[in-house]
Amino acid sequence: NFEEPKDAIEYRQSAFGLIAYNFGDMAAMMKGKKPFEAETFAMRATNVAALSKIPFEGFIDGSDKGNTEALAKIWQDRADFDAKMKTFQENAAILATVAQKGDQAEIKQAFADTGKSCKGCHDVYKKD
Ligand code: ASC
Repeated sequence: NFEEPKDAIEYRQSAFGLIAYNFGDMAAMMKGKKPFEAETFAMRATNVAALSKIPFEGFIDGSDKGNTEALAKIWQDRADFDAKMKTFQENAAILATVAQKGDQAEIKQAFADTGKSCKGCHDVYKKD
């Protein structure tokens, strides 16, 4: 377990950084800023699905203080935060599955749903 809140904050931020990189590359392909490359996209989607399971553990009590953009509201509305995190994980898993199948319409939908789970949580629980 984490020695101090600082370690938990760094742990979850490390995962979020990797998620942002992988998701951002998919976003570039989805928006036509770079060519869609099915294998790369599927690899990134698989990465995000695995990484989506990491941050949750880092939101320990007391880790709203320090070098973090996480709002104290997370710990006040804990059940809602947990549910939103779970929805993100589910959407990321679906995206990884459809990315491996390769149907463009399914990929578009699953990508949009995953992005909405990112934003839906940030809007409420992340400092802007
Ligand atoms: C990103 C990123 C986010 C999400 C969000 C999706 O690339 O860094 O936080 O996508 O903007 O709506």
